[in-house]
Amino acid sequence: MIVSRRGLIAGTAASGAVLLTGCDRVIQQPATRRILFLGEDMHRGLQRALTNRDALAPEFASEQRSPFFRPNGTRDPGTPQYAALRAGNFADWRLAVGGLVARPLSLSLKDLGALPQRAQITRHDCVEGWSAIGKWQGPQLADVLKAAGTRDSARYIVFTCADLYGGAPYYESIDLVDAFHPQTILAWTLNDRFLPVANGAPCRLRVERQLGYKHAKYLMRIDAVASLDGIGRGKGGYWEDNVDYDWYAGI
Ligand SMILES: Nc1nc2c(c(=O)[nH]1)N[C@H]1C(S)=C(S)[C@@H](COP(=O)(O)O)O[C@H]1N2
Ligand SMILES: [Mo]
Repeated sequence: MIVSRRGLIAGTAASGAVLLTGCDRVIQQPATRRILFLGEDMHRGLQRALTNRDALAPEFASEQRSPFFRPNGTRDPGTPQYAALRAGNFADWRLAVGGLVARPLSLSLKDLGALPQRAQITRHDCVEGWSAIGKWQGPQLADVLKAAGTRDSARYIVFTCADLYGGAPYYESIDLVDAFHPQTILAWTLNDRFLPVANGAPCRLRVERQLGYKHAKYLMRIDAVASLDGIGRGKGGYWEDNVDYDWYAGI
């Protein structure tokens, strides 16, 4: 993904030089014409890379990480169920993967760690006006969904968390473009350590092209659904339902 994207950009820069020489006489030559058309294709490719939903969020160097990754929202779900899981170091925690899937899954932390891992140093942007850079690692959500086999009727992925707001779990949802984006991972480490409780232990979503509130912490369930109707108040997330935050919070 990254390599092919770099390839596209490099190709466009090189063909840009050819385009500048584009007088008629040069264009008549079949070889040049081929390069020019190739250049146009590459230009379209670059446009896609820059504007499309599958573009990558910026990644940072180790030394750019924030010394402290500020927690926000729930810092400890504090329910009896969560307290028991925490007391056992999350050995009994399972992530349920269900809804419109061919093979429902129940994944332990060990199962998540056994899948191919992606590590990324990214900037988290909270709508309240602060940012922090941290390194996250975990399996790509795409791999988990492929293992479960999302059905053709699935349109959204819904994340249900362990913490309660007014008695109902915090929840969030994303569409399949973000669900299958390469930087969308189920993170179980932050800066090379198990996730702190304040940052969503034992596992939280990282969906790097969107604002902080989409990054559901304390994951308990993931469900593939055809529609967001009938889930919470139908707007696709706790904040969307309650304070009118946008469902698509692209950055
Ligand atoms: N389950 C759950 N997930 C959540 C929240 C929350 O309160 N509960 N807060 C959201 C908000 S607004 C932000 S900015 C980030 C904060 O992540 P952090 O605590 O690691 O900084 O988590 C998001 N995910
Ligand atoms: Mo936030």
